[in-house]
Amino acid sequence: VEASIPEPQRDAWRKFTPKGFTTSEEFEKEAVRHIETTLARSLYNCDEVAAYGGTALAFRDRLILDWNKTQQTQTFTDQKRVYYLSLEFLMGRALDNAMLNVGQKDSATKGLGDLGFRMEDIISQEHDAALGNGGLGRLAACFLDSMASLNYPAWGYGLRYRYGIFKQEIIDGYQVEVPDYWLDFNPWEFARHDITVDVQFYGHVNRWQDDEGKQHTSWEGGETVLAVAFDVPASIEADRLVPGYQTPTCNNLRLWGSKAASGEFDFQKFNSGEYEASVADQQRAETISAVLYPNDNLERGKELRLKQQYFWCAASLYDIVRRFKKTKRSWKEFPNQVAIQLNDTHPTLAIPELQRILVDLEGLEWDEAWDIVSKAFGYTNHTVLPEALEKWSVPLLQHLLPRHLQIIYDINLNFLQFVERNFPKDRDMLGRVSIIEESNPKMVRMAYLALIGSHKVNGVAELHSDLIKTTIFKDFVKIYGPDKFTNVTNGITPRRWLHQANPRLSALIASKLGGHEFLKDLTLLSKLESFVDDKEFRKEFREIKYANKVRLAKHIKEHNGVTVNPAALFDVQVKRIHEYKRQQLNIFGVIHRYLQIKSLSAEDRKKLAPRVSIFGGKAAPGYWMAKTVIHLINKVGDVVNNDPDVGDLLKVIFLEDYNVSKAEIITPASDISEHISTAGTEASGTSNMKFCLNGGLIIGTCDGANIEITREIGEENIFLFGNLAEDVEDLRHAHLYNHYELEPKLAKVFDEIHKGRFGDAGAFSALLNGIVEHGDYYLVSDDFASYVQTQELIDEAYKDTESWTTKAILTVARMGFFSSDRCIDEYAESIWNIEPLVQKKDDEA
Ligand code: 8GP
Repeated sequence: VEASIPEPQRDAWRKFTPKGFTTSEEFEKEAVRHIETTLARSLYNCDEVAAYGGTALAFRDRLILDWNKTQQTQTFTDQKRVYYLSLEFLMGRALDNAMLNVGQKDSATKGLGDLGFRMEDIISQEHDAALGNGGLGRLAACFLDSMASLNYPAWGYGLRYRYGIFKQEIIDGYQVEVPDYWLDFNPWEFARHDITVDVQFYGHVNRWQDDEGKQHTSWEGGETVLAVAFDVPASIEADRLVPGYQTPTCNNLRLWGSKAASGEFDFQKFNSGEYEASVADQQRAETISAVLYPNDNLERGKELRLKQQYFWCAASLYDIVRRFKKTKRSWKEFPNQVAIQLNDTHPTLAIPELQRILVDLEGLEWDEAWDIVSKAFGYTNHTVLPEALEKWSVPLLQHLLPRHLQIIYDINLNFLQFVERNFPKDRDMLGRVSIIEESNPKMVRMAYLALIGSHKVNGVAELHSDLIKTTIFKDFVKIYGPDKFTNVTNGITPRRWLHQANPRLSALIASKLGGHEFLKDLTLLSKLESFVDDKEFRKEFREIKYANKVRLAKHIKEHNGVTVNPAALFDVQVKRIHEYKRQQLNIFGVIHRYLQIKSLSAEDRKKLAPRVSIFGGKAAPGYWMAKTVIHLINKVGDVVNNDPDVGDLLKVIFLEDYNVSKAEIITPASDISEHISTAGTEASGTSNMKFCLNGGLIIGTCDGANIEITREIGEENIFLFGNLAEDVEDLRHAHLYNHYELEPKLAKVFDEIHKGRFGDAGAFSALLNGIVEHGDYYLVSDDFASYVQTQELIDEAYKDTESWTTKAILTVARMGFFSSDRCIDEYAESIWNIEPLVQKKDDEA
């Protein structure tokens, strides 16, 4: 490597390699130095923002040392790596996580105290890195954490959006979207202006024959945009929590930003007075990575979105191939060195792109290339909802990526010939499984392309993985056999979702288990079961939950102006607002509860269990029905929270702008959380796991990972209700073709809404009509009685504090399976075929 320091000079260098701080004084020295120099602030000009900056930079320095070392070791060792391609990484804040991983949070807290700041205030200065919508993006973030924690050589690849998911404001009970410009100060990224890729769009395809008669194809793009790498040190492993012999692994998340290829604006235009036109190219290029599309479980087929996808796939593959080529191996070895995981279908264009690189640029034969391609990729499906399955129109692809469209057609031709040979009697099958849908315009079915181009396809929970095999991919199971399909049930990182979000609970567990080892091996939590009768432990466990509720109550008071009683049962539903997730079922249940309270005498009311219903979540800006649900929740809150008859018995709270950092406050504070999707619609869910890990119980349907949670924690510790997935089709069918009656309690709720009890009834008519007149697709009415009944069971169960405590403790103790570490080990073993790379401390590679 030409750029390395010559051997004789290395000692001089090593003498000055920074060692990082280990005391509060050393921390202060670093923080003050950064504030005064890097940030150019002074003793007389240091607010909390600057103090955050200094703290973050001090910790960043520390992380970078591990990061450099990890990258260097990975390069020298050169073993197989995994590349996780995801259009979303919902990282949240980095500082608290970095402090815990580096293991110096205490010294920093003391150091900041000496300088006149409080740690919580400093942590809350950081902008969330909100480059994702919901579960899919947060899963990618948890996976980065686990891949590092388990020492897998792994890189994440994504887009560096200038605007992440919008900020949600609630104004007069309506959602208003505000842009999320988060990059004004981001100490966690390194712009690599020297690492760039030219990405082409549009243009035309040339074919010619060389002197030996060999056919060649090349694509000449009409527009070139520059991809610039921005690197983010992605979660060092938790080794310092559990002192060991290893050097922590710090993997890389590479995010691509777009820039005009020329890098300059057009001087000729500028000089001739066309000022706007002179910067137009630059702006067009920068638009590609400007903004995250705010849809969750919905695809809209916009050209700019397709440009984002190709831009990111092309840059990432160029980078991966460049790294592989440096090793001078033969192409055959590519799949032995590289595993690429597609996080849903968004990166599917990477498949034809790699085929193009191998055939057009590297001169491999088609079959040889395809063999390499289809061994390198794995594809994870995250939904069976038809409206979320990506399709791109053929004319759009033809225009934007003409060569890729040809390649897709050739992949399809080969595939269909294979199918025809194997299923000569089933002519209809060809149309069903073709990558091209014969509609007008024709569409490319991205899920089929992803499946055909990958060696493994996985769902994200058992039920979901079974469902994809019997619904959307049924024919493909016949074609490829069942072994191509597998399940990896989702998980969550216990570092962020237990240790960071709930430090007191983490400490209590550590005190019983003799250390924090469980953060690296979550199955150790099972040892907590033997403390279930330990009085002191139970008391402390309850006190922690109470303290977390007090903290949330304070947040609610500050942000909603409503006083809630921390002794009441906190009932939480926080997630994206979507009809299939059924926040409407929850709010109708709340209205039912309200009506019941109103119908009782003052004497009888005293027997009721007080409850706080807490909602949070964003609606996609164009999703009218979801916005209506938000409006209804807020209107119900206005009425209920101001009704003197009700008092503490019921409060309804909508928490504005739900995001990762708010989840860290909300999750540890719930008694019950709601995971109540129509059976068969929620692929997995991951917040269900977070709540359980924090000692909250759940009410849920037999859907997604709820089923496996039940199997692990025991039926007696979860509140399940509602119809089963296998019955959903028939029920829907019956709604459409038979007369159906609204469930009577729900009918009463609707009557009150119609009467205008929660404001203008017209505002909610589409929501109610969807249920009353348009077939109740999500089975709200079918599940309402059993939902309400289960809520009553919960009221009773909560009154029995002792048995509730037992359920909560057992739930925590039995959550070991749901660590994302377990998922990553499963992916590594059954899909990626990669091994951990352990860096010994004494290994000065
Ligand atoms: C989500 C699923 O809805 C959720 O159940 C699961 O826990 C999560 O993925 C992680 O696996 N799916 C999506 O967000 C999704 O499919 N989004 C877009 C691709 C449409």
